[in-house]
Amino acid sequence: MVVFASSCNEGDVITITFDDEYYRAATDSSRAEFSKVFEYTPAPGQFIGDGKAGFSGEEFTAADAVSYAEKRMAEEKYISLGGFGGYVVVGFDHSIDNSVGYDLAIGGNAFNGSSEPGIVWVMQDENGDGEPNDTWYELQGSESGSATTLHNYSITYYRPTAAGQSVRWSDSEGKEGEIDYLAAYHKQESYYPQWVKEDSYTLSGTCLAARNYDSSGNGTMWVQPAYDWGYADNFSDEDHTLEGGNMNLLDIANAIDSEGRAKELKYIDFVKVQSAVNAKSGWLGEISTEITGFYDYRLKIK
Ligand SMILES: [Ca+2]
Ligand SMILES: [Ca+2]
Ligand SMILES: [Ca+2]
Ligand SMILES: [Ca+2]
Repeated sequence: MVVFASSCNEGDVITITFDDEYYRAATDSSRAEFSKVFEYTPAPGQFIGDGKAGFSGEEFTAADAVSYAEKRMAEEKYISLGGFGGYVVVGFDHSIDNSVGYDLAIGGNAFNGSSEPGIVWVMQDENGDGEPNDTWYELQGSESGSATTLHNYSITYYRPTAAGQSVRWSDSEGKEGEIDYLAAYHKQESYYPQWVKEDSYTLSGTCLAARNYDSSGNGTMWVQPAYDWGYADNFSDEDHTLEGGNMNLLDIANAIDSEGRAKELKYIDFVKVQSAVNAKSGWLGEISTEITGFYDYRLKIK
């Protein structure tokens, strides 16, 4: 878009402003992979703080958490976003164009029967300061228009008072529950991120209806079916691929604003993925999105 500001008075200066003043074109040295993690704020979950997920136990600050997430995804290993609302924010060394078709590839660990959808959000660096402090736009997926999708849903998690306890939560629908402590599988003291200094914290976003069920009837075989399209860590028939990694493909053309209206973005600079379901599957624990990396899809397949 080009904005002309002018006046009929002779001698007035005509100013021309491009809204892509801060666009960073890809060059030959641009990398397809994300270049930086800006924030890693998972919800509580079985993998949070667990050595099996690569935590050292020395992640005491938000910066430590970011370093952990950067190192893991640089090795294409998963980070877990924990239960509903947990998220990670990354940036790239160039702006990612909204080309015809898919623009982003996001790695996860979905397989048939194990989909844990994460909603993808994008942001343009509107003020050009290199920080993700501008406007997030959700990429709509197959459930965006569904009557069971909750917008502006929020959940508050409470720090356990002793080791080995489940993490309590309450939500904006007046419900309460727990992220279960799974003593047999994840033995770290607490599933509450230890770098979160507050004794409770609130995460907000769009919540998708759970689809998980126990196919055995006796609690042994939990199934987490796929959603149609438009999510990370989702074994979708439409946008999930195993070519070049376990990935979901996303299109910036699906961006919507906070009112649900289409938002045209020529390019984006930052991407966020947020765990989108508040549910648990028995001994498998909470449904939690995992991410192994973020890519400029056009550069990746070049
Ligand atoms: Ca596109
Ligand atoms: Ca900015
Ligand atoms: Ca998970
Ligand atoms: Ca997963």
